[in-house]
Amino acid sequence: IADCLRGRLDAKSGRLVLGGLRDYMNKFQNAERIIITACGTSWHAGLVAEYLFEEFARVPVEVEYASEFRYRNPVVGEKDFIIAISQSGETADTLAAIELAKSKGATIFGVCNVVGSSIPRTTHAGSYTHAGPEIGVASTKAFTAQISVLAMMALKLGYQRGTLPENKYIQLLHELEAIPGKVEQALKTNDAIKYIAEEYKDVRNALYLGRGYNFPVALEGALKLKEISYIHAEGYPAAEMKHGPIALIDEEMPVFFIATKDSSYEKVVSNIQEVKARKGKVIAVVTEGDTQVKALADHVIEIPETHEAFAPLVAVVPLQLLSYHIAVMRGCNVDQPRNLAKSVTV
Ligand code: F1P
Repeated sequence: IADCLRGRLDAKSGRLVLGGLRDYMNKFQNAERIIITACGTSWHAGLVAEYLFEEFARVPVEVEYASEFRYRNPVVGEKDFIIAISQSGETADTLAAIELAKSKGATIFGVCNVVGSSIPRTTHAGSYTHAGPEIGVASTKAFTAQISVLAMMALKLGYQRGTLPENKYIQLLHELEAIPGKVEQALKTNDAIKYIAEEYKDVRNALYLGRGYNFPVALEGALKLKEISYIHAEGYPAAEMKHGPIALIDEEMPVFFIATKDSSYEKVVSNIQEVKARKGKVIAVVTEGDTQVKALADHVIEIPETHEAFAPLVAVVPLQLLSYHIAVMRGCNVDQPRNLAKSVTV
C-alpha cells in the first residue's frame, strides 16, 4: 500500500498525482457511468470501489464479473468509463470484456499489477498497482493495492467533480496515508489469529458477514478460505443473513463478522446477537477498544480505527492471515492451491 501511495499522494500540496489518468481525465470526469469489470479477488476490489465512487463522486457504478459481461449483450457505449482490474493482467475473461467494451466505443482504464502484461497493453490508459510480485496464486497484497489505487481515483474524481469538498478531500488523503501503519498494526494480530485457526481448522463450512464497505471484505475472506484451505465458505451482506443463510446456523457453524465501528455497527451487533441466539460461533474483526461485540463474540480480533471507506484495507488482513494459518495447519500448499492457476488464460 505504501508503494502504491508513494509518488501519487502529495499530502503537502493536498493533491493526488495520478499520471495514468492525465490524458483521460475529461472522459473520467464526464463519464455518465463507471463500469468495473474483473474476476475473483479483483472483482471484490471492484465492489469496494463501487462504494467509494458512489459515495465520493456520486457517479453510478456497475460492477460486472468479466466472465459474465463478455457473454451477454451489455448496454455499453461512448459515455461509459470502464475500469478493468487484474493482478496478472492476463485473465482471459477480463481481456474479452475489455475488447467488447472497446468495440462499443467505451474508454477503458486498467488497474493491473504486472507491468507490460496484456491488459495494460490493450487499455486506453491505466495505473499500475506496484504491489510487487504475488508469489502465491491467491491474491492478497494485490487486493489492498488495487483498493488503494481505486480509492485515490475516487477521491480525485470526487474533488474534480465538486462532490467532495476540499477540506474533506485533504482529510481523507491524510487518512489514506496512515493506512500502511495501521496494516502493520493489524499484522501484529498474527499470534491471536493462529490460536483461532487452531480451533477452527477442521470445520467443513464457514460464513463471512459484513455490511457496507465490509461486505466485499466478507466475500474476500470467504474466497481466501476456499482457495487455500479448501473449506466451503460463503460471504454475504450481513443483512442478507435472514433471507436464507440463517438456516445454516447451529453450534457447528463459525460465523466470521467484520464488525468495525462504522455507520452500520449497531446493525451488525444485532446480526451477531441473532447468530448467538442460534448457538453459532462468532469470530469478529472489531475496532480496537470495542466492548459491545467483545461481550457477545467467542473471539475478537482488534484492528486500529480507520475511516470506514478505508476499513477494507485493514480489515482484510486478519482474514487473509486466518486462511493462511488454517491452510498450513491442514497441510495445504498455500502458494500453489490445487486446481488454481496464477492467471486464468482460457
Ligand atoms: C483473478 C483471479 C484471482 C484468484 C486466482 C485466479 O486474477 O480470480 O483473483 O486469486 O489467482 O484469478 P487477476 O485477473 O486478478 O490476475
